[in-house]
Amino acid sequence: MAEAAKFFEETAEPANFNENKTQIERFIAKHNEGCTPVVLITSGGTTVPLEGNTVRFIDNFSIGTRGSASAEYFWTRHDVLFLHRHRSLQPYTRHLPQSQLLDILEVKNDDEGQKLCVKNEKTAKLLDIIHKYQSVQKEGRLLMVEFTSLVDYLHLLRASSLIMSSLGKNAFLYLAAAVSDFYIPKNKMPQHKIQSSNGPLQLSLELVPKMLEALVKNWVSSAYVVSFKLETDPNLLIVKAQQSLEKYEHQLVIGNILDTRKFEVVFVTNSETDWIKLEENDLQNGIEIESKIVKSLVERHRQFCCE
Ligand code: 9Z3
Repeated sequence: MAEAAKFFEETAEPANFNENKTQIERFIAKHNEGCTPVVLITSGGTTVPLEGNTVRFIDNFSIGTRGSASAEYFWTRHDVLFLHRHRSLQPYTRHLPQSQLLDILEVKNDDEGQKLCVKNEKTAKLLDIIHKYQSVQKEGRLLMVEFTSLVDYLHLLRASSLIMSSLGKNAFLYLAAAVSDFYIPKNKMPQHKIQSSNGPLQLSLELVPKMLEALVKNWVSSAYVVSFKLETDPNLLIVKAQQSLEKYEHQLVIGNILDTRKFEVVFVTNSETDWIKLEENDLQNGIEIESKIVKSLVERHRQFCCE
């Protein structure tokens, strides 16, 4: 945990940090008197810059499907603080991929001239999305905060967790972001663009301190905490998830394999190993695995609050 504290001392807070913190404080303050639980969803990947004035960075595959889809299902009971990677998928707008935007519109001519309309076959879906999005916004049930780099993400995660600790057991953390395990500390990073004229590049990356321990024990100790464990080797998945649970002593680890993450996940707790899978008919009906994950979690969090 001393390593975590050192990391925050040695890294700079992101741009707009104080504005974001104020917004999060206001959002959480609204919930302090009520009994609506709040879920902090982290979503998308983190970058690891190679230069101070960053031209190049290391990134990962995550586009935030898990986090953005999950947010939509959490609104049955929870309000949502959505901490997401800049330009990654967001709840509701994820259904409108940019590449298809112009295909759902058409130009119609009437007495008043040309009008831009949504194609008939797309109207019902779009109306549904807009109604849901507007109601969530109008009722103040969503706050979105962006990050890009690993350092930005960790500063925002710590600030959000500390603020959410006032909610006690009503705080739920759903840590779905794909967070880098490695980084280059500022004092070991060149300030300016690395020059190819200097020859082949060798990188040395250091381990990011494990923040989950500080999060569970110090930042938001009464919360319900769910972390994700991602592997590519199925033989490692459950063992690694169990090790994480033993080490950090939080409530639940959801294990997933890169290739099958959209179809099956495994819930690992102290007492169970429970697979959640999409069946053939789920797939045919367009059911998303996040609907099943979140349904189970909402119930688990409800029970946790009653204990
Ligand atoms: C996950 O495992 C998420 O389910 C995915 C979602 C990142 C796979 P997409 O954004 O993908 O829907 O494409 N998130 C956690 C990954 C992670 O970084 N976990 C760390 C680890 O496995 C520990 S917290 O060691």
